[in-house]
Amino acid sequence: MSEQIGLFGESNDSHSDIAQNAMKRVQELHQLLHKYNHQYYVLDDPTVPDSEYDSLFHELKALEAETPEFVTADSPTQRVGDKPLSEFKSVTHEMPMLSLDNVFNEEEMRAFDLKIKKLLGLQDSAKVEYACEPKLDGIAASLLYENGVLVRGATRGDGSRGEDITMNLRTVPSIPLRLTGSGFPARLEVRGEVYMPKRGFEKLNENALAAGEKAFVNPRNAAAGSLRQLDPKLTAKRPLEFCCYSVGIVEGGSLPDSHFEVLNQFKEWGFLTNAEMRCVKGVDGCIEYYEALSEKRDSLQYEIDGIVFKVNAFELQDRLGFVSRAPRWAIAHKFPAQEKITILQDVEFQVGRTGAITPVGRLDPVFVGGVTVSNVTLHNMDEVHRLGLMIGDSVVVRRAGDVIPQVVKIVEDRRPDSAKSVVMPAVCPVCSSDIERTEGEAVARCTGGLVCAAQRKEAFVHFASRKAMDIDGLGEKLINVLVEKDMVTRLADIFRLESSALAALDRMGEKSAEKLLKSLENSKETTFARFLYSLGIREVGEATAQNLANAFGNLDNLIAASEERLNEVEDIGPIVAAYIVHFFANGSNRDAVSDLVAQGVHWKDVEVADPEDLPLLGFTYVLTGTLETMSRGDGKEMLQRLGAKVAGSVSKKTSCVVAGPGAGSKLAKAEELGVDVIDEAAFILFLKGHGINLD
Ligand code: D41
Repeated sequence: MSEQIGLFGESNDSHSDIAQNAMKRVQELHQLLHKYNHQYYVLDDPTVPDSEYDSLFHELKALEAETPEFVTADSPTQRVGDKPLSEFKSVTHEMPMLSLDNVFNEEEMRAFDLKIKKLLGLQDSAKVEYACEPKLDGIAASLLYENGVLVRGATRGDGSRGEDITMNLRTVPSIPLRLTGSGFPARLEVRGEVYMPKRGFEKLNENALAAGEKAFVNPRNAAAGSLRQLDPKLTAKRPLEFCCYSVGIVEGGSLPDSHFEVLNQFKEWGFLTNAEMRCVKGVDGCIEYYEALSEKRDSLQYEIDGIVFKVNAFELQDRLGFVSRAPRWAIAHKFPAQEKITILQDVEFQVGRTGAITPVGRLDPVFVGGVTVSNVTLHNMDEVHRLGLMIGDSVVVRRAGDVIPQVVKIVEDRRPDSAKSVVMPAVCPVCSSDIERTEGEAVARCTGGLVCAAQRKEAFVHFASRKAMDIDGLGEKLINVLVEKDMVTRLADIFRLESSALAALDRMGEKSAEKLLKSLENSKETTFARFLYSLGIREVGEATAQNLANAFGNLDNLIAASEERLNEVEDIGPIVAAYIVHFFANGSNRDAVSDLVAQGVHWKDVEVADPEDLPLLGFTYVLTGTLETMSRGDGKEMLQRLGAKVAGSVSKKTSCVVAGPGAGSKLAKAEELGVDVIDEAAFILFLKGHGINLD
């Protein structure tokens, strides 16, 4: 017998004839079912009746039941896993998933194209080749294939870290579990959008309403909600599709050298690509494409919110690089926002976590941009005055993509005689404390601090939220009750809650009380960054909290830090530095912190690099223009490793500007201010001089 290596990586001659036949049939069934699945879901062109597919599928199931050793992860029977997860693991993207910049009109689109030509050193009249595709309104996802087999699927998350939703993505029929054809790299990451086509969305909602459940507001929310299910069986029931639009990791193999060709290659390997995708020459081609697709928008089977244009050649993409988190070689031309007219019935004043008092408009509900809008933030009284808004006015409400709805203007000649002016209350509508408005600030604030129930509620909601202390089961509703019943006043009171008191609350019971106490206990083990974030210091978001934790390592160092020292930390400017000092200067805030620690909240201090190893501490750099031997992101990271702060704009405080070809206004500003400027060659020498290895 010849030494033949089977699909399962074993030598066949150890199997009996029966097992060999079974294995052969299993392989045949895999191939047939993958093919029929692909024809049905990707090509939209089935060649066999459903009944035949079903009968082959059942045959495979039966064979696998008899010979479980032949069940592989990429078997068509294995799309839906059997166990729900308890949580999603987090995934760090080896290559960040970038975001997309937007333009909103032809003029901005032409400016984008001109800038590209400038950066590439081409003449204004040159015609760059662009790949055009609709911007699907779904959720970005990444699929990792190793030796052609899907090994991991993840959400984009914030671009650096997402969630591992492999089990859910496996249930999406247009995602190949195994690539077809040949020639794929050993490791390949395919990126694209998961979305719910309009028909499927409508059906899903019809069924939900019939079952007395809530409908989803739009297909994007439905897709996002479906991917967030911990039980893949639920995801499997949702009509999701995946369409690929870019590539991440490529190892052990190579791909063609343009976007368009790569996507065509992906199609060969079994993926769904967008049928409207085209290549055009020059910005005029882009604008024609935009207009043609705007016409077609309503007849498409899925929702789109704009068109994406990408410089087609990878060589040019590489030369263009990216700024902050978005590539310079791609742009989304968004469709104009949708606008509707409705009536402003009332204005109420809400008190936020920091005491900010926000006027909120109550509207006659209108359907705009895919959702029903009945509340709209008016931001602050300056905005109310700018709009000239009165209660009873007809207002134009706009909603674009996923942006929050806005009042754009009023329709003056529809103002009724009964219209009333909008008046800021003299005292806080919740706690009756004074309202203060600092000179030069648009926002009015309640001075009640944690005396104000509204601020207290928000402070607890923030404290318990997922990215802060992550207290499972302590949601907004429960917090409202706890605050209203005065069961919690100070943050640490949360940890003093007793089982009997909790169990006595409406809709709680002993079991949920015990569960909550358990998650409170679990939450006490946290990280320094999370703890800082949970305190709700003004302007200290997740990223800033992390930067503070990295820079100071522990609470004592942070509390002792001066404004000047804080100002040196990555992403922290004078305003935030002042808020932080102000927060810790307040005795009751410091008490709140020690009270939390006394209740058992703990974390591992962060190891801080020795200042001796941070020769650039206190220096601020700006990178501008194109760097040829490294990306700007790499340059930034190396500077940060040496302790420097890297800023996006040039000011008197800038220590040095690194300027590559194509540097424009930042370079001019540096020259004007007399700030040091070095080129890339000098920068490299400088980095090497500080012991940074560039190879
Ligand atoms: O259809 C889309 N939603 C879409 C999103 C698309 N067709 N192309 C995209 N290309 C990119 C880059 C250029 C960064 C590879 C994207 C996105 N990004 C994207 N989606 C969500 C964030 C970024």
